[in-house]
Amino acid sequence: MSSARRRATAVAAAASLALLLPVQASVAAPQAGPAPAAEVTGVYTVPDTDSRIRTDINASGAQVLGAKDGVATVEATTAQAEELRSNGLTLQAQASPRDFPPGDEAYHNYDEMVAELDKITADHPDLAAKSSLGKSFEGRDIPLLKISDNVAQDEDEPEVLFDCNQHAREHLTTEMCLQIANRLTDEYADPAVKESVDNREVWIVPSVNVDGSTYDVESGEYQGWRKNRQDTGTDLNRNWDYLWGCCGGASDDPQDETYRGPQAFSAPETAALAEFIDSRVIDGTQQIKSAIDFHTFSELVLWPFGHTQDDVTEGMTQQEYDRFEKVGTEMADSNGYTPQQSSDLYTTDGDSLDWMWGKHKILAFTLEMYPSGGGLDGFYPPGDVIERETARNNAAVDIVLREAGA
Ligand code: 0X9
Ligand code: CA
Ligand code: CA
Ligand code: ZN
Repeated sequence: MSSARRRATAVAAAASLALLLPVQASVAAPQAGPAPAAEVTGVYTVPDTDSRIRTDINASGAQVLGAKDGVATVEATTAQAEELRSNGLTLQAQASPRDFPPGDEAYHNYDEMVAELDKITADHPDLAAKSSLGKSFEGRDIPLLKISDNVAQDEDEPEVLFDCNQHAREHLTTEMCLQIANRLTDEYADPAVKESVDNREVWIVPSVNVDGSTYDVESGEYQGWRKNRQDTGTDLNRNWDYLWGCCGGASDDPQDETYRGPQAFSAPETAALAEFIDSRVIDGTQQIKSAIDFHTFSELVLWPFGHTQDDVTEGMTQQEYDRFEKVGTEMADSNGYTPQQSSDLYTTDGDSLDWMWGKHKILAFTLEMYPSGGGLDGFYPPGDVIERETARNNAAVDIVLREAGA
């Protein structure tokens, strides 16, 4: 069945449920928290079916996704599942309906990402600590990991930020942040890693856009979603408060993919990350000295500014620009990406890089990861590229760790 038809059927089923349950169904406000129980969809295994039974299952409003040796895989709401059971069928809930599809299981969905962070802190309690930046629009915690020796203390060491997945569908970036966390802890015995971990305080945000990335995968079919999940969605990388909306590098149309939001930091996700970065100003000095904001795709190393084609402008001297170009080119030499000023790609306003540099003088880069080109499929490379394409950036990550002390 086409995905369009499957969606249409789901909508029709939801509508008939709404007729059955008018009171509950009227609670449709865009609020935080899980969806109402009537709309929870699960995937079930149903043994001993034949084509007649499977036809009946479809007629009930549930959907047969496939069948093998009489065992059907069925997508159903909680209410539909109950109805099928009352008609004598055996339904066994499948473990993880909100997961990546076959071939992409290696990617971490939200729950798996949280579990991975918990595992890292449990395995390395002296080196890693987890906290939260705050809540997303839908009420999920946005996890923050700190890595350093004496991790519980705020030591006087240059701080470095790695953030990933501002854009929902750029799932490879979440893997990048998790790989950084795993490498800096698992490989602590390596003298070069120990040197970095002992002399830096590293902050990692594996997924800024926790709602959007969940939405992108939870139906079992990729949605190609970019923005957060606030109303029609805000492009988080157009929502930052440095010359927000200044220069035609973002949209004021809520329907557009680069919608900047009604005002700067209207998105709880950008507001939470910005508030954290602001909080690292201690006695008037920003502790975070360098950063990478990971995106996909195009294999680029980008530096500020995005809002202007000029190299030198208010907030950027020639000397500062030259440093960005030098370090950015060194990173690109290490991973084979193409180095350029971010506005050479296209003009943006309200992106995180402009704010990090413009407001805080953080040496901040955007890395656009694998692949080098493609269409919508470029956001969904198979799980077996994760290891290679994250390790490819080890040297670039190390350069940014080094530069924090320069
Ligand atoms: O458009 C973006 O936000 C980034 N590219 S993506 O394909 N991942 O959406 C690039 C942001 C870097 N800034 C500029 N190009 N000005
Ligand atoms: Ca330390
Ligand atoms: Ca510190
Ligand atoms: Zn992006």
